[in-house]
Amino acid sequence: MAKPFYITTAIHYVNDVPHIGHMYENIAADVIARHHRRMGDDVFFLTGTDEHGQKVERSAAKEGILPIELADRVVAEHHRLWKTLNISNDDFIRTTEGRHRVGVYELIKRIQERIPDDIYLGSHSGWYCQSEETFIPDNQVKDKKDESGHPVEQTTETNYFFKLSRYTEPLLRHYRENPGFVYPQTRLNEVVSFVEQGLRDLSISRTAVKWGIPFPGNPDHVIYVWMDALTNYISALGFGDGNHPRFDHYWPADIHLVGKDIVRFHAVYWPAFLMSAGLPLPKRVVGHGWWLRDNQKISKSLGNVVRPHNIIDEFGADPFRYFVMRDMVFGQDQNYSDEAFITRYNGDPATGLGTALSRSLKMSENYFGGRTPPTPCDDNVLKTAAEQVVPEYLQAMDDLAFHRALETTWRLVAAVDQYIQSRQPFSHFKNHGADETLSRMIWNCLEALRIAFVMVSPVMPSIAREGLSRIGADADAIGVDELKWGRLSNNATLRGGDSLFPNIDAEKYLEKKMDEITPPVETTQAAPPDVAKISIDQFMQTELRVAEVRSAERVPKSKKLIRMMVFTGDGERQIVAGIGTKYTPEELVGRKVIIVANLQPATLMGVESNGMILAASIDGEPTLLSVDPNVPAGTKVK
Ligand code: ME8
Repeated sequence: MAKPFYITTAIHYVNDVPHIGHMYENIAADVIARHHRRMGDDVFFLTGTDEHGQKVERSAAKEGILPIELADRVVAEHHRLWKTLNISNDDFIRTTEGRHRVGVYELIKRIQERIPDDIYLGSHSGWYCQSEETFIPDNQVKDKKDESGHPVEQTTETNYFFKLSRYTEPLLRHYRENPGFVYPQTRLNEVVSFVEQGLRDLSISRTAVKWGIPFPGNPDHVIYVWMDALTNYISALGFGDGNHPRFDHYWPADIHLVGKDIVRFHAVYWPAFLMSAGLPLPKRVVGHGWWLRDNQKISKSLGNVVRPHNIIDEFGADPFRYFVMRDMVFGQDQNYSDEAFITRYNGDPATGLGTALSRSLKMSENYFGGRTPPTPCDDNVLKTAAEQVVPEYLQAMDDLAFHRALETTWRLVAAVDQYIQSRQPFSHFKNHGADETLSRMIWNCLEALRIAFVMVSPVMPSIAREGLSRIGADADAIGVDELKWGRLSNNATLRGGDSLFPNIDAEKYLEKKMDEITPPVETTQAAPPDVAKISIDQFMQTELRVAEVRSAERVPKSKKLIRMMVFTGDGERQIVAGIGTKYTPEELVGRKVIIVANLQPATLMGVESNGMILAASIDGEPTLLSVDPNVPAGTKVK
């Protein structure tokens, strides 16, 4: 019988629509799920949304709507995005669902029945972080901020507590006996040293928050959002439903995949709750790294959110999936920019797969009438190359080293390229015609490519399907057995088509998008025209200033972009503007311009721009707004 494999992502807060961090997490979980499916495992892949708590309550209040209305709207965005990104989750849990509440109550009931004093009513004073919705130990508070820089305040509350202190030793023992419980090792070390300091009891109810699950037997309290949220992993399996075959089958989870910031909740609180309730612990908590922007974590609270919808809409889900899996070394942090995406996409051997495919298809068309050649071959350098890379690749997938798995795949693609160069099928055809040697040669190329497509299928499922069907293979044949040499049929019909990885014109794309490299996604419905006007307060948020261009030069390899140092009264800053088709750098120096001074920095063709120069656009051609030369640099414009 197939082995059950249960993988979950964190459930994402619905106070905002998903950003690249959430996308990455779901893509990584999807790659793992697809890999295990093709290994023959019985996979259950869960994702969902965390809908209770103060953050959601406040975001909804700000908009003047009910929390559930906000949640419904954001959840719709989740569903749309996961579909676009081809996320193959088997279920989607919302913490506002009845089945979830049943699971939470069952967990609390089991704790209360098994170890009655594990939950008690008590009062507690300490540093409370509203952003994280948790009390922060004194030694982690500096200048009224927690370790992540969120503000904390002294708070006293009478709450239900969970006797977490009782689990210090059992948890340490569990980490010792199961060193793979937290992955990677650095995250385990952090968890162990946190627990070694001794655990304090955890407040598990709130009275200040109304938007939550009422505490059983005391509806003045709602259940602490983390206790509520963590239980999703079992409530989605029907835990608490009396008869729960799914829970019996899939629990304990094989992997909880979460960002490194919330490993502690999953590796300390969650196993302690489960121990107390007498339930098995998950097998592994895996912490991935953060997507950063200018070396800072991307997050709503920092206001530097990246949602690369442009990239996905324009180039498709698979290239984006490929990029995030290839660019980030699993477990480590990585900076995001649209430019990094394009550079990697254009420069990467991924495109080599497309090129090798079109060359091999062309040869099959020219020499073998658009069919796979008639003679297979069981002894050749490509077979040897495939047999070398496949075990390394499988190991890398098991190690969650996706970037290495992809690199390994490109070694096989490079081998195809070298093979064509050294065997010269073109001259062979000229000299000998479509003989058996040529048949073997081309078949070998197609067979190696078939294996390469199977290898990339968890990361680029649509491109893999397309590639396989073009070479006459079954698009669904992506099981692990398909990584063996010799499966491609002879005389199967081939199919041509557009390039699998069309080259991106980086300059054109980045310049077109220069003002909106990562635009936010609006989930609110478009306002009717008469209320689409902005208030004077909104306008005043834009800081317009007069600036003087002190120096200017063209950005290398760009026709449009000019890099300028402009003086703003109290200092100089660098601005990049797409005005190079109209102005020369020389005529800009000394000129006064109007700039938007409080824009977040953006990187254009590798050069940072700190602001934007105002220009009128006539059929896309920019004309700078002129300023009376007597107005000093730095003067505010309104
Ligand atoms: O933490 N890079 O929800 P969330 C990579 N509801 N991953 C990131 C990231 C970034 N810049 N920002 C966030 C919560 N994430 C809770 C989880 S689970 C029982 C409850 C990751 O919406 C983050 O680490 O803030 C987490 O794993 C996930 O996105 C959801 O974050």
